[in-house]
Amino acid sequence: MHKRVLRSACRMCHGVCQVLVHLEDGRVVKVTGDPDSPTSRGYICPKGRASPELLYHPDRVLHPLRRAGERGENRWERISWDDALDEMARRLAAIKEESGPEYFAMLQGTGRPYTGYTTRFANAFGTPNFTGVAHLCYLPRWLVSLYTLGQLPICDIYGFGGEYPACIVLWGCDIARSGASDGMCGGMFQRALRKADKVIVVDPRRIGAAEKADHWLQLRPGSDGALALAMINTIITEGLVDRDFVDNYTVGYEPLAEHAAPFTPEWAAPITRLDPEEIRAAARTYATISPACMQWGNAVDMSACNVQTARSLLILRALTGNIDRPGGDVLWVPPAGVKQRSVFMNLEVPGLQFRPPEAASREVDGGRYPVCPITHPPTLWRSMVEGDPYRIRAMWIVGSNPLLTMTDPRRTERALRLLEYLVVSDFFLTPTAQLADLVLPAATWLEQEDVVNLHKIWCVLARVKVAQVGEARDDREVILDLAHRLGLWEAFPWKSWREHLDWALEETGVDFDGFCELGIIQGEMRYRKYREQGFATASGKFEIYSSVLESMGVSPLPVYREPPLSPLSRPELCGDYPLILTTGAKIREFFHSEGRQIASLRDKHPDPLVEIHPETAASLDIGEGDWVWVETPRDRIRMRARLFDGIAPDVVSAEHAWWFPEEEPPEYGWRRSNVNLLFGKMEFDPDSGSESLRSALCRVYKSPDPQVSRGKEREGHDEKPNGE
Ligand SMILES: Nc1nc2c(c(=O)[nH]1)N[C@H]1C(S)=C(S)[C@@H](COP(=O)(O)OP(=O)(O)OC[C@H]3O[C@@H](n4cnc5c(=O)[nH]c(N)nc54)[C@H](O)[C@@H]3O)O[C@H]1N2
Ligand SMILES: Nc1nc2c(c(=O)[nH]1)N[C@H]1C(S)=C(S)[C@@H](COP(=O)(O)OP(=O)(O)OC[C@H]3O[C@@H](n4cnc5c(=O)[nH]c(N)nc54)[C@H](O)[C@@H]3O)O[C@H]1N2
Ligand code: SF4
Ligand SMILES: [Mo]
Repeated sequence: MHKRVLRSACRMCHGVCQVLVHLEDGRVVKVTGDPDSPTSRGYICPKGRASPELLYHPDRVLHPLRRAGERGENRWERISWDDALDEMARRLAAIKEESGPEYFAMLQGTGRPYTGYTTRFANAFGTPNFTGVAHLCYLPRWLVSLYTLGQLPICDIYGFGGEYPACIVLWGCDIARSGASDGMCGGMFQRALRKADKVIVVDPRRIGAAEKADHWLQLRPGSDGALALAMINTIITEGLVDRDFVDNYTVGYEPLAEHAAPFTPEWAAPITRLDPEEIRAAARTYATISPACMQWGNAVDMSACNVQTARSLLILRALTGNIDRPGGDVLWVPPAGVKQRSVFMNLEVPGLQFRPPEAASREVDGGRYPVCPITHPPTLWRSMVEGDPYRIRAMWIVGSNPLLTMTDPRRTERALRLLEYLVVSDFFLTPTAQLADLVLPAATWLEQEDVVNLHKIWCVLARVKVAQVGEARDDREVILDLAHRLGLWEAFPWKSWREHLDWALEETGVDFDGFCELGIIQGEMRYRKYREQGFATASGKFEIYSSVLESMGVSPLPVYREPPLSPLSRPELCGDYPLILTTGAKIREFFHSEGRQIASLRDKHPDPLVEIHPETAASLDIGEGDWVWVETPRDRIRMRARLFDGIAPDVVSAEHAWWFPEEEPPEYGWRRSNVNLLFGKMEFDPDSGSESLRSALCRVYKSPDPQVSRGKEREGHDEKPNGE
């Protein structure tokens, strides 16, 4: 038997870990952590370990498939890649010619290897209708960071500057459990948590890190913005501000001090349900123990106050002088010479924030949300159903499962069914892919080569191709081929993906093969760069007061907005819907809607769960593991109860993105436990268009076991009459 071990970079999530791929006679048998990796030091999570199961999964789509029956009938005809891409080029060119490029929309999921190429394609084709999940994940935080200090600050947990964070704030982020987020490795983060003197956790759920934390602020879901303002207020009124940093490197401190005066801990207490002294104590710890860093997460994003809350959290870092200091919140220095494909580092990458104003006016949302980096998805789906201001004719979904991951999925389904032409690139026939006219099989990370750089911008990692199953292709090769068929050579001058990789590395002195020998190229970290070069903002300073946001009609100083469906904003609903619902705390074993067909992962986490306090459960006659309905004014779904005393008695937390690949196509049970059915017709964040998925109102009650009553449940589980 011929055994080989190759070093590569995992991509079962956003990808941060270097791993060892074990091959026997050319077959991948195992993936393990790489103990020599500077980014992950041997860490690997269950998803990473399950990579070979994904690669060789019998349900994978291995050839392009063209719809053979009615839409959604699950009848397919195998066609060649040439036929598939010729057809696609012909259909898209015709739509562009007849109606204009904006009648074609592109949708991508969360950041993935193809990120950058998808936006480039949409721009080159000329459509402003590029959409995805970016309005409620990461991008608003990243955009306000650009406006405020020129770059997204990251926790300095690697100790390049000889110091580790002495105080760590985990704000709505459970990275140690998920395995990784925002380009940070959960394993490395756990080491940093162990080294830190003080840990502050801001989370309505008692996550692992909260158990040993010095301060666990169990706030009411959705009230983060109020807590952040009260911490700003405390730090200012108690004179804990880092004067050197604030006086020399920021603008707008005086207006902030005046603006924040009313936002006392006493003001925040009834909003957040925290004791004012608890807020003061945490603010003091944060402001006096240095260096301190703040790992913020998704909870900041999915709110109708996300831009403003993110601004407050950036300002807290500046007031305490933690920006770009060793062990603080730093601005990474990328490796010299590597042409960064990631829009997060290279603003030359076309797409996203470079929507020219004339493009915005052709977008279906008319550019209504100034800090929304994409065409606002709920507005897009609405326009696709209503044909207003015009009806999109074709869509290409690359690596997303919007029926599970986006709100109001019944409308999404209608919108997709109304399309003339839908192409989906995926590994599997998902509920979304089942609605396509053409399904393109995507290569998994084990079948790709890459200079990995999405978030991890202090280094780039080598990913080597170790396998090829069926005719699956790297999405970027597909985009290149299609772009060339459409004559878009200017935007895509590379003949192949490999040629792109050699080009990206050309100034480093190694080609892709040489890079794979190295495995990693690191940047040379420097700190307090603002002292010589200032910040990359309009004023050259850290903008506590943001005139850029002001010019966009966004509040230049942070404010608090109550979630649209909460006990404070809609008290009249609390009788019928007495519980506060938060959704989507990430599941260790799965990446969003993925992995439900991977046996080793599903065995560990077989069912969709909703966490509920034992006392509340008892009062509703609900026991551990019972099936329950979770119901909002919008709709209801079924999940299994997990009793958890680390959550307030009137708060429940439901998992997201559940479907059941083992059930019948084309639906695979996507309507049973899909938490996004519970959301729709909400007020959006006026700045970014984000949605309040971390705070809504619901009720929970017992349901029959869907395994027993499946047939009946299908019929009985129609849209609620008040649903639309
Ligand atoms: N209610 C609620 N909803 C949420 C969230 C929440 O917390 N609460 N979280 C949100 C967040 S943070 C995000 S980022 C989104 C995620 O939203 P999505 O990105 O839509 O989620 P995924 O389930 O990961 O869907 C990805 C699909 O792409 C396929 N895929 C994976 N990798 C590749 C690839 O390289 N190429 C191709 N072509 N296909 C690939 C997978 O098989 C899967 O079917 O969901 C959001 N939805
Ligand atoms: N295993 C796994 N890892 C992943 C992913 C995955 O699906 N699975 N997804 C990836 C993606 S795309 C993302 S964006 C990241 C997200 O990763 P994180 O940023 O860690 O986000 P979540 O896990 O969604 O939520 C983090 C915490 O927010 C808490 N929370 C809920 N409501 C509130 C609230 O109102 N306020 C506060 N302060 N906290 C609240 C939850 O209890 C949870 O502990 O993870 C990435 N990593
Ligand atoms: S955390 Fe992400 S990159 Fe690391 S092993 Fe898990 S899936 Fe792979
Ligand atoms: Mo995300």
